[in-house]
Amino acid sequence: MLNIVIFGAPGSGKGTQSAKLVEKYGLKHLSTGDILRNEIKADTELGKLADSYMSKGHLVPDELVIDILDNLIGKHRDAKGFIFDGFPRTLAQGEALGKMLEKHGEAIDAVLSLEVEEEELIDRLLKRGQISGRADDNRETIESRLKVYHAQTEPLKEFYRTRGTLKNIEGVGSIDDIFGSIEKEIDRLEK
Ligand code: B4P
Repeated sequence: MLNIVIFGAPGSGKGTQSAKLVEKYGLKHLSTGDILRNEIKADTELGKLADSYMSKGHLVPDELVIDILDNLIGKHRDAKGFIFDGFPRTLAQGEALGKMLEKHGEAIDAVLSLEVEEEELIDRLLKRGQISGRADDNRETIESRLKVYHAQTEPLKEFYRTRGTLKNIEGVGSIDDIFGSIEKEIDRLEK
């Protein structure tokens, strides 16, 4: 199995590069952002709760997301591997992911961190906001998401660096060039 975390600030290209990873390597894509947005669309209880956090640019509570992921990993045990997109986002989620995979004799093989400077992130998200209609792609919420990223998510880089799985990827450039750098890292793992 190949288990990859695609990591980065909001707007760093996680969703974009995940789609290419799925296409090339046939891994199961688990995007907590997509899962939560689907719950909001379906107007479920979980969706209503998630919306109250996401629309402000805050993180949904750890126990909710951890529970969702734990169930999905169990359900897709026949997968060739997983792409974790937007998860983990806190140290607690990082610890939990390690334990969830360990239950199945698995571990994280690589954490691909897409490196993009702040100005470019804001620019991309404002652009997406003009077409996506996503409730969290407006200036105020983007600023809050970036603050939350620095405070709660960025410490995971050190967490994975000490475990030897962190790989920094230049996240500015054409989508195909960035994917080329990702392919190189994955091919190295498969050798
Ligand atoms: P996510 O859905 O994960 O949203 P995101 O951080 O904005 O990343 P996304 O994948 O959408 O954007 P991408 O960089 O691909 O999370 C949304 C919210 O859900 C969070 O704020 C939080 O509230 C909640 N949530 C999710 N997971 C959670 C968890 N684990 N715990 C708690 N809460 C959680 O793309 C951005 C834009 O850039 C696109 O328009 C794209 O076209 C463009 N782009 C991509 N690559 C580019 C490139 N190379 N050049 C130019 N533009 C590019």
